[in-house]
Amino acid sequence: MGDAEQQNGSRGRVLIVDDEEGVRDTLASLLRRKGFTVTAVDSAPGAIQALQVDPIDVVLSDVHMPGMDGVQLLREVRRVALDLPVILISGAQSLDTALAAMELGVFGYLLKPPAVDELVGRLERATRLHAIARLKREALRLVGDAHPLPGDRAGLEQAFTLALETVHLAFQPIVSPGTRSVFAYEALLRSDYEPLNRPLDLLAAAERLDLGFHLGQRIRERAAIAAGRLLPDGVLLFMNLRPADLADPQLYDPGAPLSQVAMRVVVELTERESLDRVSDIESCVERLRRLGYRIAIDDLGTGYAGLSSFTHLSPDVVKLDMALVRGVDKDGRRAKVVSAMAGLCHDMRIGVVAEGVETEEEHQALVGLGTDYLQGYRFGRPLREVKPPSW
Ligand code: G
Ligand code: MN
Repeated sequence: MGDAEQQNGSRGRVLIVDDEEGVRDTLASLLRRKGFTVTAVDSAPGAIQALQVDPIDVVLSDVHMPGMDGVQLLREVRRVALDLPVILISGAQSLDTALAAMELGVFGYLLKPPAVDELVGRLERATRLHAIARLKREALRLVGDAHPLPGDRAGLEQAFTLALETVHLAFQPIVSPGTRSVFAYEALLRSDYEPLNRPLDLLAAAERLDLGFHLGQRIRERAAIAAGRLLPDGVLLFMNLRPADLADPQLYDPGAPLSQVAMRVVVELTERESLDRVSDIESCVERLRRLGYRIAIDDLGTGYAGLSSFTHLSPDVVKLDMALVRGVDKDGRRAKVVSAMAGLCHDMRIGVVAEGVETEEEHQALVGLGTDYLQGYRFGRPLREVKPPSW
């Protein structure tokens, strides 16, 4: 795999775009000394051309250039490469340019002359995220989308009311195979009312009835009881949060029940739904962190999010979707994606959970591939009571 190779020989492949020869040469030789593979061009059209020819991990471009400027370049790059990180360097601080660049999804914005350590750090991070984005696309090709959303229902309101009466949480252990200990439990939504007992159906019903916040609050109240009273000491609670719930002010209320135990809670945000629909997701996540929550990306490998879930969420943990885990002991392509993903996440100090581990063979294979934590029927089904895992 190209991404893995590049880590042996080079720290990453950088395309430098600057119309000033002196700046260009200085940057190029600096970055080559630091171990990057460098291509340098003097204009935005030159950059677009270079992208067709050379494999590039990150673009480092001047903002002010005759003809096409850095922001227009960013737009052009997005046309040909959706996930390619672009870092702009500007001689002058211009808020308008910075804002336009942000809106288009610029990866970084630096002032000239950039501090060497910061520049190198950003380029390394960009390179890794680019590799992750490509692995995710590969994962998606392997597993497809296994969870289509449910269709319409008659008597939805009635059904929802009945379902709400029996809403509860089920707990499934997430284990640390190295120490044979329990790292956390994931709280999963359940209802005993048959027509809506699949969590996705229940959530979809709540959404259609405009009762999404209400259901979310009910779930969080129960999760707070679990984190505060049911779990053993030192064990974390993973809890799913719908992207739409990020807009509920109650979530950020320091007096809300779950806020009291936020230090013990890891919030899972799924890749399955688009996070781009949530306005200002970064500040939502920042507020959650300030309350003490940690953040996990759920269902990794099933979303279309490209780079954006990583750049928006700066996760503490990622959870590899079970579709990627299934048969990982027999399927070399899955194994390759899992191991490369685990390696990159470790470089960024992100913990890796493999979900849906069903067999002993998958368990052993995943340990060998470098995943930190495991969850699945192999260790325990989701149960109404908090039960220890089986080894
Ligand atoms: O979207 P999320 O990853 O939170 O969903 C987890 C779901 O996967 C839960 O509904 C849970 O019951 C289910 N699950 C957990 N472990 C396993 C497993 O080992 N195999 C299968 N098929 N499903 C699992
Ligand atoms: Mn989950």
